[in-house]
Amino acid sequence: MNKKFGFVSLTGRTNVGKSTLLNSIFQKKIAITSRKPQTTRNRILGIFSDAKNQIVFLDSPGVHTGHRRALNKYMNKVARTCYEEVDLVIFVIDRGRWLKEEENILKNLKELDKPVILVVNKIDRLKNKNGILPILNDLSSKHNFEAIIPISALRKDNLEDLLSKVIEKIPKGEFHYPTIEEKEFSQSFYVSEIIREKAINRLGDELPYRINVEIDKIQDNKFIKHIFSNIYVESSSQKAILLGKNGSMIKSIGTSSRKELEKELDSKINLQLRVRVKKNWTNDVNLLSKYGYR
Ligand SMILES: Nc1nc2c(ncn2[C@@H]2O[C@H](COP(=O)(O)OP(=O)(O)OP(=O)(O)O)[C@@H](O)[C@H]2O)c(=O)[nH]1
Ligand SMILES: [Mg+2]
Repeated sequence: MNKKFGFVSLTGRTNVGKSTLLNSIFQKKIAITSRKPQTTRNRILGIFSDAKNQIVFLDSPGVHTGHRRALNKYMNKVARTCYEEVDLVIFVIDRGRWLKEEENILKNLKELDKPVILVVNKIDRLKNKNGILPILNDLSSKHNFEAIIPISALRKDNLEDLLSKVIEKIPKGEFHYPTIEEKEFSQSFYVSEIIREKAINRLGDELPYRINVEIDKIQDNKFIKHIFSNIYVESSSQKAILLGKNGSMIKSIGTSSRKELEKELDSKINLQLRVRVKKNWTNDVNLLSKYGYR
């Protein structure tokens, strides 16, 4: 038995590029990304297989502090359980930025005694390319990392190095998933995430954290998929923003979601979006659970 199998988490502060890295490894969109923090809310599995190795990557919500809502607590908890469960942690940071969140994550990883590969992402944004050396030097004193690998997830720079290091570090074992499988979540979850991404990209700074997308039903006809979806917000003023002037905002969210879904699901799509108000849903444990944040 020469096969290797491992669970590997993508761990790090919010907005450092974990989901972008997941997508770049798979060369397709598995998780949604955005330039705003707190984009990923659930654990997302990408399953990488070649002839000898199978790696299950767990993308997780970014660790963030200073937010007290039940949804934030849920997200931070998912982030923690993701790295507790795995064989190897890929700890992603944004260049040399080492803040309180990084300090806390490393402390937890040390307590758990997990093997950690430190990934220094977004190196394409370094103005001075020689500037990477002192950063790497400084980081190497923080912990006995398995490796410290500078990458650009966005430009797919140095991902081969990362992948070969991951393969080196995962244990021997039989595959847990069929090799054709690449992700483990339902179609309706994927559809809701694409719609949420389009909404995040179009909304200001606050509203992205207050919306939830729920898929009511998906009807498959021979030539077209009918998707019925609700977007929840917390107040009627938020609803007005989401609808936009003469419905222009929701229309734009709908059109770009439909286009991407037609491409990804390879089907004609009829997408119906309704905006509804559910007061305080981000802080209501029962509603969170109903929406799948359990
Ligand atoms: N320039 C540059 N930008 C990047 C790189 N990787 C990610 N980004 C950008 O950083 C932003 C955040 O990326 P995400 O992948 O959503 O970050 P995340 O860590 O998954 O964030 P959360 O889900 O909130 O925890 C997006 O605007 C990405 O395009 C990179 O290598 N270079
Ligand atoms: Mg993410």
